[in-house]
Amino acid sequence: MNKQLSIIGVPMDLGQNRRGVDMGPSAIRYAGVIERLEQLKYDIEDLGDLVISRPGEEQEKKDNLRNLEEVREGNIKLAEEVDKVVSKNRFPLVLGGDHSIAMGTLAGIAKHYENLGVIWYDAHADLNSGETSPSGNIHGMPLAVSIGIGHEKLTGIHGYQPKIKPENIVIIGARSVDEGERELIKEKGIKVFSMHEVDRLGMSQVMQDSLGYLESRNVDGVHLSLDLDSLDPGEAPGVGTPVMGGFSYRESHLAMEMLNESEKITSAEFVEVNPILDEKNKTATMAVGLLGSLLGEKLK
Ligand code: NNH
Ligand code: MN
Ligand code: MN
Ligand code: MN
Repeated sequence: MNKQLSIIGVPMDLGQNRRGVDMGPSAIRYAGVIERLEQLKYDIEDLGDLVISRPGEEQEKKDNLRNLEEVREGNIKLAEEVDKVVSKNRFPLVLGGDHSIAMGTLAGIAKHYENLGVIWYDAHADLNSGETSPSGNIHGMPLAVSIGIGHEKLTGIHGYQPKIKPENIVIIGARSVDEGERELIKEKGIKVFSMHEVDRLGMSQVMQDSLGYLESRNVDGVHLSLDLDSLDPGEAPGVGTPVMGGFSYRESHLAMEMLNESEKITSAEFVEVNPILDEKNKTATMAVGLLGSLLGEKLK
C-alpha cells in the first residue's frame, strides 16, 4: 500500500434530492479518519474540502439530469485535484458527498493508467443515463458515465473518454437495479456479484473471485468506490437511498481486510454518508472503521 496518502473532501449533494450528504466529509472527519490513518503510519496530506457551488433558483431538470451544470463543475474541479495527487505518486482518498463525485475521481485517476480496474461496492449499479433514470439523479449514473455512456457534459469531464472499460468493473452488493441498468449489464457483460451471489458464496469467496477476475483482466491499478448504502440500513442508516438486505459491518470489514491483503488497491472513495439521516454519526464511524481495515489495521 502506498503510504503517501492525500485526502480530498467533496461536499456534493446535488447528484440527488436529499440534502445533508454534503456534510458527509465533515461527519467522516469528526469520526476520526485522520487520527485513525496516522496510527497506521500514513503520511497524510489533507487537502480539505472542495468548494461546490450551489444552484441559484430552482433549475428546470433538462434532459432528466438534475443540477447538471453544478454537478459537472464540481466534478471538473475534483478531477483536477485527484489528477495532481496521482501525479505526485500519492494515494487519493476521496470522501463524499453523493456518488456523482465518482465521475470526477475516476476522471482524475484513470488517465494515469492503461487499464484501470474498479470495484463498485454498492446496493445500486449506478449505470443509468438521462434516458433510463427513474429519478433524474446523477448519483445513479457515474459508472455509466465513466464507461462513456450519458450526456457529453458528463462523459467529457477532464477532456477524455471513456475513463474505464466495462470489462474492468466488478459490482459487489447490488440489490436495487433498474431496468435500463440490467440491459446495460447484459449488453456490456459487466461482472456483478449481487446480494444473491454473496449469500450463496460468502463474502470471502466473492472477494477472492473479484480480485481474481480483475487480475485476469490484467489491470494495472484498482479503484475502490464504496457507497455506504451497500451496508444494511439497520446498521448504517445515514444514507439517502437505503435498501434492505445489505451487508453487515462484519462482512464488509472482512472484504476490506482482503482488499488490503491483496495489495492491489491504488485509490479509494467513500460516499453517500448523510449525517442528517444518521443515528449518532454511526454511518460515518463505520466508514472510518472500514477505511482502517482497507488501509491495513490488523489485530496481528
Ligand atoms: N437507481 C436509482 C437511480 O438511479 C437509485 C440510485 N441511488 C444510489 N445509487 N444511491 O448508489 O435513481
Ligand atoms: Mn452509488
Ligand atoms: Mn486510462
Ligand atoms: Mn447506492
